[in-house]
Amino acid sequence: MAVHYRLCLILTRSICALDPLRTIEEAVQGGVDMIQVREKDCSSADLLAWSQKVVGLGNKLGVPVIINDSVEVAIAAKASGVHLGQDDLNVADARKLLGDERLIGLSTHDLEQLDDAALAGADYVGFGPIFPTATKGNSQGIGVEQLIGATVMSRLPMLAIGGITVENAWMLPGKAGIAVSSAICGSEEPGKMAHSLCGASLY
Ligand code: TZP
Ligand code: MG
Repeated sequence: MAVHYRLCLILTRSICALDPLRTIEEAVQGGVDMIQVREKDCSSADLLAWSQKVVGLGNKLGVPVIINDSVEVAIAAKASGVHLGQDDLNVADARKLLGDERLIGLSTHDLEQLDDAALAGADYVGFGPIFPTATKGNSQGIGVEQLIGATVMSRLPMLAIGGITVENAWMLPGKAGIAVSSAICGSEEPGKMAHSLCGASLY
């Protein structure tokens, strides 16, 4: 199922300037239309309990909540789907567990992975990191030109990701939505930040 989202908030509690649930609420008011729960350093039990809270809030606000990495937690928390990396469970196996109703997003980093994502049956792809980002271990950016090439050939809805800020969002091609973590999590005004990001990108 092709699903287009404009602005995905990748939420990590430890980098939130405000209470994380308040960050979500304000960010959604500002234009965020998808939440991804991304917690790299917590137990499965903590991840499940936190994901259930976020799913409850997402239901109230009318936005889908996607769980990073864990298909099991996505199912147990009744989330809208899962976001997988290239080294996580493959899309076909995740689909068997999740069924057709839930979303599967896949991180991609080049054109070959992008093509494979469509064949594997992902619902949307993340593409990046576009700009350098400390959030992903100081990854180097692959650049806007790569992204433009990717949007031309992509058969799936795309979210550009990595180091995106209000200062550089204007450089992104209009066909891609955007996914951000630190720009919104780190803001004391997440609603205004989300609104500015929507205004700066052409999606
Ligand atoms: N995958 C590629 S870049 C990235 C992830 C999870 C981090 C995005 O975070 P930020 O803070 O918006 O650069
Ligand atoms: Mg992963």
